[in-house]
Amino acid sequence: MSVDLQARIPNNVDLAGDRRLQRALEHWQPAFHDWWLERGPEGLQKREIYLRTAVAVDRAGWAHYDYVRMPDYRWGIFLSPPEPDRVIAFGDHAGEAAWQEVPGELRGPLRRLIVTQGDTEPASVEQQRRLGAIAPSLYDLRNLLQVNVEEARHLWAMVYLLFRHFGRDGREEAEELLMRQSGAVDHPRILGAFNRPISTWLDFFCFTTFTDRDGKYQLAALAESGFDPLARSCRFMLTEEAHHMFVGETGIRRIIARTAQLMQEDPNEDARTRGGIDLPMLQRYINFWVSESIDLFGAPDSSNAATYFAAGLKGRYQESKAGTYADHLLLEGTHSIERPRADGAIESDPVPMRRATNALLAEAYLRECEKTMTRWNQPLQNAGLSFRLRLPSPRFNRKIGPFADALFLPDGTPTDDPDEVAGHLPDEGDRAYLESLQGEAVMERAQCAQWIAPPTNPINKQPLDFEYVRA
Ligand code: BYC
Ligand code: FE
Ligand code: FE
Repeated sequence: MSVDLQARIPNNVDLAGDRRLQRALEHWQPAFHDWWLERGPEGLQKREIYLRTAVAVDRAGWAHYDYVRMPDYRWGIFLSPPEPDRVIAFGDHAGEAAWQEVPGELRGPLRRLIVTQGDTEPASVEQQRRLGAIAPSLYDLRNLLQVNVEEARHLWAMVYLLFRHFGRDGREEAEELLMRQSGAVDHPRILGAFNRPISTWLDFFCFTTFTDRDGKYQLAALAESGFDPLARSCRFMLTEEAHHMFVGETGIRRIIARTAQLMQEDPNEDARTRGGIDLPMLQRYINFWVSESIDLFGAPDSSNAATYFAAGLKGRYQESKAGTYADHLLLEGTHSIERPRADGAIESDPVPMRRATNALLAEAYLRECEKTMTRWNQPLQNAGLSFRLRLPSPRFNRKIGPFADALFLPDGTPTDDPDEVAGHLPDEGDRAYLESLQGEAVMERAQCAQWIAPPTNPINKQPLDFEYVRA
C-alpha cells in the first residue's frame, strides 16, 4: 500500500506499474485542470489557502495541512487499505470472495452507479463556485474551498475506477463527467439536487448538512460493495465527508446563535429588522434542501435497488458491521412504505425487502437528520425562545417516489393549493434579502459578517483569527 506522492498523480494504487493506465489518466488530467479553472471556485485561484491534503491513507497522513494555491492542490487517487480475505456481505453472492475485477454481467449496473456517484462531485463544485465572493469570514471561505477541492478529489476517485476497470467506455464516461454541467438546460447533471442553484451561504450550509449527508449514506452503501475497488474508494472518501457535514451543521448553528441573540434584543423578537436571518426563512431553506436530498435516495419501492442488492453491488447502511443485521439475503419479509391514495388518504403498502432498500437507507438518513435538528434547536431553547426548527415530512415537495404526484405541506397533510406549498419554500424575496445581507466577502482576519456568529471550532487547532486565506 505504498503511497507515491512524487508522481504527477499522487496515488496508492501503483499507477507507475501500469503505464497505459497512467498515460490515460495523465491525458485526462489537463481536461480536469481546465474544468477546475473554468467551473471551479471563481476568482480565488491565485490565493494561498490553508488546506488539508491527503498524503497517505493512515490516521497520520490523510489530513496534512499547509498553504496551497488551489490549482497546485495534489488531487490524488487513494483507496483505503485492503481487508484481507474480504467476502461479499449480502445478496445472492453473500459469502463469496469480493471481486477485484468487474464481473462481466455486472458491468452495466456497476458503471451506472460509479458514473452517478462521480457526477455529483464536480456538480457540487460548479454549484458553489460563486460563494467565495460573498464569504462571511476567512474561516468560512477556507472551509468552502476545502470542501470544493475534496469533492474534486472524489471525482478523481470515480474516474480512476472508470479508467482502470471499464476500458474505452470508462474513458468516454470520464469525459462526459466534465461535459455535463450543473443547471445546464441541454446537458444537466444526472440527479435533481445537483442542478439547483446554490446562490447564498444559507443554501451552502443547508446543502453541506443535508446533501453531503446523502453523500455519506450513499458512500456507506457503496462501501459495502462486493466490487472491492469501489468499496475501498468509498471508504476513503467517507473519511473526508465528516468535515463537509461539520461545515454545514456548525454554519447553521452559528446563524441560529446570532438570530437568537438578535431576537432577544428586539422587543418584537424580530431578527430581520436587526439585519439577521429570521427563523421562518431558515425553515424554508431547510424544507427545500431536505426534500431535494430525500429525492436523492430514489424511489422507496425500486427494482433498481433490488437488482443492486441482489447482485452485491450496493448494501444497506453498515451492512457488514457485526450485530447490525441478522438477515443479509432479504429474500423474505416486507417493509411498509407510504403511498397517497387518490382521495388524499395515506395507505401503507408492504414492499418486498430487496425492493425497499432505498427506503431503508433514507430512513437511516432521516434519523441522523433528526439529531441535527435537536442540536440546532438547543440555542433557541437556551435563549428561552419558543420557535423550533423541524424536518419537513418526507411527503413534502417530492419529485421522486409516490408523493411526487400530489401536494403536501411540511407537516404531511395534503393540500391542493400549490401556493400554499410554495409558501413553505424559499422565494425570490428570500433570495433578494439574503443577497443584500451578504454583500461583499469579509476578508479581514478575525472579522465576521453580522448575520452569523463567529466560528467557535478551530481548524487544525489554529486560532480562530488565523489567516486561513492569505491576501
Ligand atoms: N434525480 O429506482 P429509482 C454525493 C432516477 S451525493 C433524478 O427510483 P434508483 C455528494 C434513477 O436514476 C450521493 N433522477 O432509483 C453530495 C432512475 O432512472 P432510470 C450520490 C433520479 O436507481 C454532496 C429512475 O429515476 N451517490 O456524493 O434505485 C456533494 C428510477 O430509479 C433521482 C449516489 O447517488 C433524482 N433524485 O436510485 C458532493 C450513489 N432519483 O433508470 C457529492 C449512486 C432517481 O429510469 N446512485 N432517479 O433512467 C444510486 O445508487 C442510484 O442511482 C440512486 C437512484 C440512489 C441515485
Ligand atoms: Fe463527495
Ligand atoms: Fe462531500
